Amino acid sequence: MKDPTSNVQRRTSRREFVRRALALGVGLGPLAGILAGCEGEKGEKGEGVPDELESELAIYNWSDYIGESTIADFEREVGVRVVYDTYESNEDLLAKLQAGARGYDLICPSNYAVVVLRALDLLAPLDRNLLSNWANLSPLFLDRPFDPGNRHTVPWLWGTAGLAVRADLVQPLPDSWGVFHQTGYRGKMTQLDDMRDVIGCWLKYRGRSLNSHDQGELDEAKMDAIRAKPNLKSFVSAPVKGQLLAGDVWIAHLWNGDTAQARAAEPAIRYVLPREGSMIYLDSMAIPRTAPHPRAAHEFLNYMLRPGVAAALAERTGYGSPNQAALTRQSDLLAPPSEEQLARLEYQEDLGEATELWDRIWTEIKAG
Ligand code: N2P
Repeated sequence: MKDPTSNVQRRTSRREFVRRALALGVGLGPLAGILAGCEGEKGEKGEGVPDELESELAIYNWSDYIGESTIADFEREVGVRVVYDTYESNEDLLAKLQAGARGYDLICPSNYAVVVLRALDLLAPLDRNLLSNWANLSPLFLDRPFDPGNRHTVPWLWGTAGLAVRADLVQPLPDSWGVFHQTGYRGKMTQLDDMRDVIGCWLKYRGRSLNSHDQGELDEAKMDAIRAKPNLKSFVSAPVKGQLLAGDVWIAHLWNGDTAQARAAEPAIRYVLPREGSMIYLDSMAIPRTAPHPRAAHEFLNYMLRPGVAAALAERTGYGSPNQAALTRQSDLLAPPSEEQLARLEYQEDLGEATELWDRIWTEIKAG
């Protein structure tokens, strides 16, 4: 299988690497450390996971992305105190790490963000000897191109982006990204506050790849996004759930699991995968190289790989579990995507040098 990270390293000269890393917002200080790490001392930290369990663990995860009692149960059983912090997008996570944040033991990047983190050598290799429950994972979610051989990542949850709709207020149900161009629901619609999702959905709307590097296609996506903007209440991600429940928002560009969470409180909420297609993602847990508590991080990962714990995670969040044993145990969980669904879905890839162009377009959309 193709490894996009080695590709990044192979085709990227040292100078180009520095330029790209700076464009991504990596400061010069951390960059010096990253480059030193690239020159021989690779893995010096990750390889030495201590025998002794630390007493603390710092997790940095997406919001609304954990089982109801997972953290408290883990703390009680294992005797480790967990500090838990959340973010709303991969870009927030990358910015935080690239600004030099060093305190996190576990983070949960999406596929394309793993590629960036691996290319910058910011992740510690996993010690599989400490992950005895690994075999519970489904092969469908292992050995993906963003991390061949799963040297750095443990699959957490998968999901898709689509439309969360208040079916009691919106009839007929929309089935196209073009609904955001309709003035009839002006002020009652939102799109995700996420560069990849917004530009990506407009690329899909025109039948393009959501990983496009093409200036013309991207300009067209920008125009579509700007045309939709007067109809939107705002760009907002997971926190839109409350606005859907309150009836302030009727149609939200949202991920399937967050939609299922809202639906649990308001049964009139439906999830629609637009007919033009959409994005599918796999989020994974990873340990930053600077993690202060790598042993506790492994302990948590192995705990999460238990079928019952993984099932509770999928049940609470409404997302898909990559844990085969969890799916076998609990039949009401989201089934893995079928071939027919996969045909309409596309994984986000690292944009490489086109990242700057996308950043610029996103800034123009937000300002426009
Ligand atoms: C968290 C949803 C995260 C999904 N509420 C996007 N990777």
